[in-house]
Amino acid sequence: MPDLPVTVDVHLPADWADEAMSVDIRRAFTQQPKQLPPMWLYDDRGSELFDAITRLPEYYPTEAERSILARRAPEIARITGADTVVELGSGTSDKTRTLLDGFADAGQLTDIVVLDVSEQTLRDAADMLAARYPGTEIRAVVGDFTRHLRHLPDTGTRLVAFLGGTIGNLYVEERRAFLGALADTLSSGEWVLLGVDLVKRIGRIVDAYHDDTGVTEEFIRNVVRVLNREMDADFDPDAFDYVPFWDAREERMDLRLRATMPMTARIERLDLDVELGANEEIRVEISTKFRPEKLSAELTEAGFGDLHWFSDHAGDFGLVLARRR
Ligand code: SAH
Ligand code: AVI
Repeated sequence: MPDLPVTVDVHLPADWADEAMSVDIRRAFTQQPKQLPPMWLYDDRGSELFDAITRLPEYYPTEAERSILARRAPEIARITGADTVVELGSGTSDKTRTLLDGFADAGQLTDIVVLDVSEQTLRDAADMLAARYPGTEIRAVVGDFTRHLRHLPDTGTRLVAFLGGTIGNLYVEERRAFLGALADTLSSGEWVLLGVDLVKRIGRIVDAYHDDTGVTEEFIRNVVRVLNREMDADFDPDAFDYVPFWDAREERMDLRLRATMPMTARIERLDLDVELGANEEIRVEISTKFRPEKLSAELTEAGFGDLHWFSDHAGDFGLVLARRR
């Protein structure tokens, strides 16, 4: 079959990211405690650092999820009967090949859609997918999965995959809004596949975010460089300590940067001066760990049914497949 060209859809105005970032960063520094949205961690360097995280021996989620996909992809293709696989927060789409192979082997893969905020990573992934699945239409959508689901193409019967545990980076209210928007986007009978990291021995979870080589610390600290570059700010990235800890009440990792000294920074693009006290913390990211019963209830409440849970041998990671009612 002839190769079909990759289509990259940028439905959004060229300055959408600047505008969204300005709004997000102003809010982040004027609320207490200060809290950044994790989407801005993924500039080109951030995406490379995340890729390095997935290869760390301490970071078990990637290989655990890959092993589930390797065992279950044919079954997922059969249950859903989907011919279009949409991936949100797709990054390099590296593991996704394991899922897509199940659909391609069943002869039912006509379309692939990938959506990510990180444009270069997305373009590279789309090219990789086009080479691997000739004859399949590949579309790449640059955007924010919390704001732009309406821009997803509506072709065939869709399975929306949201892998890696990225849903755990959303706050509870954001997660509820996201699941609601996803339900609104899908037609009855279409499917979602969520990858979620499960609650387990706390030491293993903490180690996954406190690796020996410091890659995770660098990934979190990189957000300061993004701010300096994109918002014309003058924070000193080295004037922060990385503080990862387990929040037992919320059952999530809380990844923060702590000012090592009092500082005043200028965010020129926002015409904003930010004061940080010594030891003041900025929450950069959360990573929620899930219990299947609770997430099943959230999916049901959002309008999904016919749930199928899959896990790896150690029970570290879960994949839940659910059908739009
Ligand atoms: N799905 C891959 C990558 C996970 S890393 C995996 O399982 O390994 C999270 C990815 O989501 C990154 O590629 C990042 O650019 C993207 N991302 C984070 N927040 C986003 C948002 N709000 N909208 C779109 N993409 C987002
Ligand atoms: C993308 N996301 C699921 C990762 C996680 O584990 O929450 C991001 C990450 N942050 C630090 N290490 C990995």
